[in-house]
Amino acid sequence: MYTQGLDQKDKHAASGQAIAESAEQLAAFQERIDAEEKIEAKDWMPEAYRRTLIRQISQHAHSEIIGMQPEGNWLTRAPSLKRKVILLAKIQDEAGHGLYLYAAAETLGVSRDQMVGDLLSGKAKYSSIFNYPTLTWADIGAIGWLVDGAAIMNQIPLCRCSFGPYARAMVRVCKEESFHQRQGFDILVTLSRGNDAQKAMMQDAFDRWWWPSLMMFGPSDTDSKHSAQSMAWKIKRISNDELRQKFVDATVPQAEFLGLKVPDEDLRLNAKTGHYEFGEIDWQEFLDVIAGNGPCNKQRLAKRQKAHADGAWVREAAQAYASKQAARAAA
Ligand code: BYC
Repeated sequence: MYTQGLDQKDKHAASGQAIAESAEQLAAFQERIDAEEKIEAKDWMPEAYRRTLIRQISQHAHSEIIGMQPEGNWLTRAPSLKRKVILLAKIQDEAGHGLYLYAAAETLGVSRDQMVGDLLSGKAKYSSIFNYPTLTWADIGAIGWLVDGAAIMNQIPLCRCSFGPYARAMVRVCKEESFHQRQGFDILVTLSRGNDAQKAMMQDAFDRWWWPSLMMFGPSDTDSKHSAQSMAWKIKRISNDELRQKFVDATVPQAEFLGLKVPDEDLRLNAKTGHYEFGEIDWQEFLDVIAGNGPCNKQRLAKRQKAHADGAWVREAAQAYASKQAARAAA
């Protein structure tokens, strides 16, 4: 556990020990939130606020890291040098997002080792979406368009999150996600102008990624156990269902532009509200995937564990170098 630089109270909080929080402290904290002040790492905060942020930011970081795998699967098979370079740059961005997010979570007193350990042991969650396979090149287009598109929808409000380090990290992440979304859409625009087999490949990818993309926003508002408190603390600004609706409203016209049929017989535009109504999400599938039983959960975790083990020598070399530099500075 990283506790250097934290005062005694923070050390207790970081170690999970109960600390007394007075009604006055809690009220003053909520006043700061209501006044739209940013909370910074060294400010007083309720222990539950700290824990909620560590949970959400670390899950977000893990999603970026695990999320490199489905696309990495296509790096060696990208259809041209140009597509390969673009995809490589996108995947490297995702690694960068993971690193900013781990750093933002570390400011709350949790160590990188602890977070990575929780991911590798299977204890920590990461986004459900990355447990689906990438079967064809069209899946790479679908991920950029739908998955990064859903991520932007969720992350733009996080730029106004009450916790400063998370909000600031999100600004750059969102700019990069916007490029990712465009690269995915561009792949699909190209396929939409292709032959019948390419169009069919694109429709097949869309059929498989549509519903899991809607699940990315989390359970419905009535089943979302953290939403009420996270909204009161202005960690979340817009509810899971509202964001999902915004995503559907923005994406259906893009699907039409691409000549795709949305795989939902219940989808229709409500002329009165101006919103698309859509069918019931298979919540059992969502629960199965987040419980570790999706199509690729085991494969994703095994690959991450192997990558971590294979990287041990890099960590050891960096440690040895840092020790040598410290010894030189002390001499
Ligand atoms: N998958 O009370 P709720 C990317 C969990 S990566 C798995 O609504 P909350 C990209 C939730 O954690 C972008 N688990 O929770 C990278 C909670 O479980 P615990 C990823 C999910 O936190 C590479 C429980 O269900 N984006 O763009 O208020 C390549 C109850 O849910 C999911 C983020 O991580 C899910 N889909 O709201 C390409 C965004 N949904 O913790 C692209 C940051 C819910 O109690 N996170 N759960 O065990 C958030 O905004 C929020 O955490 C959520 C959930 C909206 C996801």
